[in-house]
Amino acid sequence: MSTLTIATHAFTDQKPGTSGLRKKVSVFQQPHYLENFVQAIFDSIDAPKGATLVLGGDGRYYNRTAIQIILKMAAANGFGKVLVGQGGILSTPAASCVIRKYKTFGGIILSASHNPGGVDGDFGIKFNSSNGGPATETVTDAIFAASKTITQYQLLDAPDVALDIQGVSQLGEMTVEVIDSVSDYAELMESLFDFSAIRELLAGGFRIKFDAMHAVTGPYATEILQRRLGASADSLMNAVPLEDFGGGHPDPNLTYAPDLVKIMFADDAPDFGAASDGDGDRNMILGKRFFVTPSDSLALLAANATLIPAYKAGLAGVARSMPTSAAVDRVAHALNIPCYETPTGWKFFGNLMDAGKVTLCGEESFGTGSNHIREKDGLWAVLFWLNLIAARRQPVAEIVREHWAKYGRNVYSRYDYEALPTADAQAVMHHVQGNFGSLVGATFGSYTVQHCDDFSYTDPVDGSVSTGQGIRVLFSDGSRIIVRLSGTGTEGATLRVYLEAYDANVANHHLDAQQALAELIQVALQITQLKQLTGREQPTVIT
Ligand code: VG1
Ligand code: CO
Repeated sequence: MSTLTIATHAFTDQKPGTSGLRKKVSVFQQPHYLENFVQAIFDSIDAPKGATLVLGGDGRYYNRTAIQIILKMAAANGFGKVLVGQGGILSTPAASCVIRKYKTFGGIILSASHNPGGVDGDFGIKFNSSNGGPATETVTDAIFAASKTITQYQLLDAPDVALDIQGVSQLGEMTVEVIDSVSDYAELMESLFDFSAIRELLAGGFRIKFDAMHAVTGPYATEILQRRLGASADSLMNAVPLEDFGGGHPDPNLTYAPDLVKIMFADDAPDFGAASDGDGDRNMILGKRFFVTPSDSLALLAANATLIPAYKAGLAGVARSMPTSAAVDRVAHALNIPCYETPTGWKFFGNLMDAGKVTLCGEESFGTGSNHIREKDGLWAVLFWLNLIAARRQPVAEIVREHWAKYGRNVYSRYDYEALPTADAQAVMHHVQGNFGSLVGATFGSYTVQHCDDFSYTDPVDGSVSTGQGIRVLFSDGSRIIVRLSGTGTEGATLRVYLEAYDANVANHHLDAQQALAELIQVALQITQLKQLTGREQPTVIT
């Protein structure tokens, strides 16, 4: 087997977004496109010769092709060993778990997460460092820089590796070990939660429904919820992963998981419902005819953490992304622990966890996790909820309402305007930024603006600064409007408007979020001039 050095030309559009490089499959299928990016990773990370890498993805279309290419490139670039998930499958949290458990140099995860898959869908790739977390901005900036000057890449001229049977084989001088995709992760979950309490809860007639959305969590949920915890066969739906996710949009929210939502809002609804996304790092939690917002879920997990074996000793601190509601801040305050506010994207939590400053983290975008790995973790959140229900023996809705009664309710909603012309989305951002001066002190109905800025973050661990992380309009009563551009889309621009109003009055806590936020939504439309500048009457998705 010989190493080929292949001449290439640079692409200008390989800038990693919020979570890696995401493009249409057809973009990745261009000659050299994937290879260039992989070589740019290898040229930027300074791996010692013989280093071990983890490799796997969410199983979407092009996953297998990409894995073969990356294996041959890793062999040609001097890696000593690659641990690959069987069939090329590793959920994002499982990849993070494997990187940490086997103390590898890092890993490459193939996923476009919640974006649709299939021939006409999206594909994605990202590098995770030895802590198991997404590469920091310093590293992703270096990868982008390398991608712009690349002239050649290395590839071993070798036959494809068999991915479907566990075991060890050689690719030139490099060892390829095909590992069980699920067992390391399942074992980690079992070490964190009280499985016997959950098993007892399920055996006692507590009914659950988990929707894997034909994405990567199918095999993980089957092993953990069914085999290890004894959930009935009808507890899982869409548990067989498909390359195109069955044509669906594997984003666990009220819009894109309609089948589960229908079941959970029916008269005979199960007691607990949940769904995860394409790569298994997101979660949606539902009770019987009740939706738990991700921001509330984070706050609740923090407030109840000591009921869980892994967090019995309490939390070092918590962190949330800037657009995530301040519900968890109130819990942190009550617990007298620090609460950090970071830019959007899990990569900003890594340093805080590595430094022991935080135990739990979360984002409003259906992402929650802890320092057990360095990615957000969908099934972990599901197990956390089941464990806390097993301990408290109360329905989901009652647990949430009690939380609101104690801490007040941070009523929350996000409006997404997808696939806008980039110029229109930018016009909205510029419009608000241009008005910062006149907004401060202005009153809109019952809301008075106290502060506006473009959020920037200084990492307290390494001092790195990230600017331009989203517009904040903060009101004197603690309510907020946030406007930012998505960094994960592949078509035009997606504008996200985040709305949050605080209400301590229990008499209002039964209100639907859209009802409770009606006035703030109008204020947001007025301040952003969104309808006028984009011509969009309605958001594409409301969560
Ligand atoms: C979105 C979410 C963000 C999340 C990111 C990756 O990013 O808003 O909170 O970290 O997706 O999640 P953006 O830039 O589109 O708003 V995943 O499950 O796609 O890896
Ligand atoms: Co995801």
